[in-house]
Amino acid sequence: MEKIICTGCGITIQSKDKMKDGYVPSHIYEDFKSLKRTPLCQRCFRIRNYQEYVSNDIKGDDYIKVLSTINATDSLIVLIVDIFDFSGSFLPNIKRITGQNDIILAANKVDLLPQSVNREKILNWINMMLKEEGLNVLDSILISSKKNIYVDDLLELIQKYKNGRDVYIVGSSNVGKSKLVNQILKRFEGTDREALTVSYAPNTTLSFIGFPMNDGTTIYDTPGVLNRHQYLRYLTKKSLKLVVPQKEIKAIVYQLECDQTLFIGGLARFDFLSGANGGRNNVTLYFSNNLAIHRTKLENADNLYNTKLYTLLTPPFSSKENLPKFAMSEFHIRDTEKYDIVISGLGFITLRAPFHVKVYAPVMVGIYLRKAII
Ligand SMILES: Nc1nc2c(ncn2[C@@H]2O[C@H](COP(=O)(O)OP(=O)(O)OP(=O)(O)O)[C@@H](O)[C@H]2O)c(=O)[nH]1
Ligand SMILES: [Mg+2]
Repeated sequence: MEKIICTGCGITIQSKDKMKDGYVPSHIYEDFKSLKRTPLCQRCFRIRNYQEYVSNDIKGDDYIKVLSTINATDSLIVLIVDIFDFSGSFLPNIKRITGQNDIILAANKVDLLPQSVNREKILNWINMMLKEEGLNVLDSILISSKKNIYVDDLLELIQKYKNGRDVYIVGSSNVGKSKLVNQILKRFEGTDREALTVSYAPNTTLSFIGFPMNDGTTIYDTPGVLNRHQYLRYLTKKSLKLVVPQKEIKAIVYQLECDQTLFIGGLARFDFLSGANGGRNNVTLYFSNNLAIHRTKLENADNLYNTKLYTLLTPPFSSKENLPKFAMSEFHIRDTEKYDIVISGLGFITLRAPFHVKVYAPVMVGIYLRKAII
């Protein structure tokens, strides 16, 4: 019998096992067979109609094998990263997946950054990070799939480089691949239809889903790998809602004395040891505006963390969230430039050198210094 594929997530539709992916009740299955309706599996139906957070077993690592079949194709790869979580969303096995194929890098979710950011500076930072990762790309671009920003420019790049090849949209789970493919399809179809299921739970797309383009080639949405570096892997829905900004971030300025500490929820700690002005120093925080920031004296910081994590310092809300222990990065900068200290997946802190600070974040999280982008 011919396989019926869910048009939301790519899984094969079945009516035998409620607990397994692709399930639909048998009467709906019969309908699908006669193709009276566009097939959607029950999970996609629930996500779309009830905005449910339906997280299935995390199978992130399994997808590397599936995705690696792309390296045997002759295609153009659009690699998506989350600009807010560069290290977390950067696929560590990317070369195994892409092989010798050409790559365009699209850094998504740029709508979350304050509008005053300097795009050139972010792109320079991305290119530096790519060099560090040893990855050559044809071009890189900042986009927002959700807000439809620079999606046309990305399409132009795709047209420029594709040379009659199929296009694969790849990247970690939750970076916005399906949202992007939906935006592209809307342009081709001239409709408002959200073809693919989009959700903030991990592993929404379960298989390759191809759509024919008007030039005889195919564009594929693919399942996302869930990295060990992504908060998504550890935090519950409640915490994620606070950590992941839902809209443009607004800056919050603190005037810090030497030996003061800021806690970003219970997710990161920033020790300000000394700065340019001896006394008060402006430090600007760019984090989800739903996260509570707590200021304390450095000498009280350990005690506060040990006694108030999960109660005052939240998220995380309990040890069940299983977040890895803090690791510390120290920055002692002596020039007079303005810098961002990026805590990947969480946000960044801007301050002018000279300064001496220590930053603590879960060990899997990337902490980077870059020239300020604002
Ligand atoms: N702010 C913002 N959110 C976005 C953007 N693009 C996608 N999202 C959100 O990110 C989440 C994941 O989007 P998806 O398109 O499902 O991500 P995916 O990469 O297909 O995820 P998997 O199928 O799990 O691999 C959803 O909550 C989207 O609404 C964007 O440009 N800006
Ligand atoms: Mg998807």
